[in-house]
Amino acid sequence: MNDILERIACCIEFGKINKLSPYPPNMKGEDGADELTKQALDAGVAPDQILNKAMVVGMDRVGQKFSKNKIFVPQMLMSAKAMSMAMQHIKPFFQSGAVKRKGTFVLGTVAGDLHDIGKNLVGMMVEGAGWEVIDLGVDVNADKFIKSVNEHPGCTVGLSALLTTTMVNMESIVLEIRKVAVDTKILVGGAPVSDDFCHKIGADNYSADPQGAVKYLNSLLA
Ligand code: B1M
Repeated sequence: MNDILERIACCIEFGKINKLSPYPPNMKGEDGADELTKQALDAGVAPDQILNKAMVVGMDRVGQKFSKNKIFVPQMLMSAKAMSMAMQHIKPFFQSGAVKRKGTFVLGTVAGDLHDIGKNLVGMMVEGAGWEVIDLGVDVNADKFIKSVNEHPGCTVGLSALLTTTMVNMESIVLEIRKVAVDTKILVGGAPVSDDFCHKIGADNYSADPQGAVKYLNSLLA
């Protein structure tokens, strides 16, 4: 069993989506995250084992390499695709309650801002780390965040911004969320955002990259 879990972790780490995928070249023709996850389920491996001992492990390696500049956005996107492929097989078990998630993360790019590549990477990494991710998309205003916070009591919120002109919208969104759910933890990120800015607007945490977001979320469980 450990062998197939390690092979799934490697597919995610190196971005091997399925057998037909030509990437990475040294794994050409081999089964990918798609086939191996299905084989593991067919062989009776529990879906939470696949999530925690393969997918989380693979995504963790990806996050660590990205933080150390050992891989870059294109490789990370391939890993995210492999992770999504494996996730498709696991998702029905979340819905049936057979696999428990760590919590819910409501994520969006703030009002006025259409950049979503970084936000999507954060969403993928957090999902790969075992959290349910509610992705509200781009150009998300306070009302939309609040609606989702009300629908997911106890959730953590993630705000992304890529423009100096839109990061300022984070402040009013944080204020509005606090009005309806004072204890909601709010994480902010995006290229122009900083630790200082995070504290200035009353958010709880700033992270520079997806790995930092995962670390922060997991720290909330301790
Ligand atoms: Co735009 N854009 N853009 N753009 N764009 C930037 C951001 C810019 C720096 C380019 C430049 O001038 N050098 C500049 C912003 C200047 C500023 O405000 N300081 C800029 C501008 C000005 C604009 C427009 C205004 C241009 C125009 O129309 N005149 C316009 C605005 C549109 C709008 O949003 N209303 C615009 C439009 C666009 C496109 C639509 C063409 C496209 C976006 C496509 C898309 O996202 N689907 C685009 C792109 C691609 C870029 C650049 C080139 C790349 C951004 C990106 O995806 N980076 C960017 C220049 C650059 O960064 N080199 C630029 C890769 C991504 C993985 O990194 O998003 O930083 P990033 O995410 C990182 C971290 O920040 C972090 O994790 C990610 C992985 O490490 N992170 C979080 C992100 N969110 C997080 C949330 C977290 C935690 C971590 O917790 C919740």
